[in-house]
Amino acid sequence: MPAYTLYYFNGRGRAEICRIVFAAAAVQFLDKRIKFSEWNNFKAKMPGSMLPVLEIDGKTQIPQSMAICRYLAREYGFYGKTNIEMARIDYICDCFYELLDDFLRIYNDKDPNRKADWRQQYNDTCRRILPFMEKTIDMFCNGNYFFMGEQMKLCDMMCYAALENPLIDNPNMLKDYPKIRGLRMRVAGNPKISAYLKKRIQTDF
Ligand SMILES: N[C@@H](CCC(=O)N[C@@H](CS)C(=O)NCC(=O)O)C(=O)O
Repeated sequence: MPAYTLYYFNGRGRAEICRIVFAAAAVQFLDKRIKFSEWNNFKAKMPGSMLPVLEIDGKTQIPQSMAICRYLAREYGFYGKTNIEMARIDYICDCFYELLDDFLRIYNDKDPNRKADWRQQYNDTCRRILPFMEKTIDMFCNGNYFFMGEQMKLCDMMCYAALENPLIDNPNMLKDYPKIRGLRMRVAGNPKISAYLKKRIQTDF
């Protein structure tokens, strides 16, 4: 088993999907949380000068949250078997990534005018993506299990992780989306994920 270090800040943010895949796979990793005060010194050592970054065996560094979680999903059996299955998992993940990305822009921008513009963009993204995802769950097994059928895949974990911060901002955001709510409950009910969620570090974002 390779030695994994996941570098991110002390938050769920863009790294939580990777932590959840590690938990679902029961794979140990070093969860290195960089303080904002340390970031300037760290930045130049990180490929792309951003976090998260996954380091494998102290030498290979992979930036970009989605590249990291796809790599882990391929390693530990949470990706598709065929090209078309992988494409479906990818587009579902990308939809939730878009939503989280728009949400984090509101969260990170200190300028109140720009914050309002980001909020507008985020609301538009929610109106576009959430009904689409609610319908997409019906693709297999009438939407009674996971996006790709009976097995939990990366896209299901992404649906859980990407909506965590938005749901703190607006706990009612899924009121018209019962299938997304049900799917998230099934992800959280996975025994390995549920154990992780109980013991994980509690943070603001
Ligand atoms: N597309 C990238 C975005 C990474 C990103 O925006 N990371 C932020 C934290 S969430 C960061 O490193 N900010 C520090 C900086 O820009 O100096 C990903 O998904 O990994």
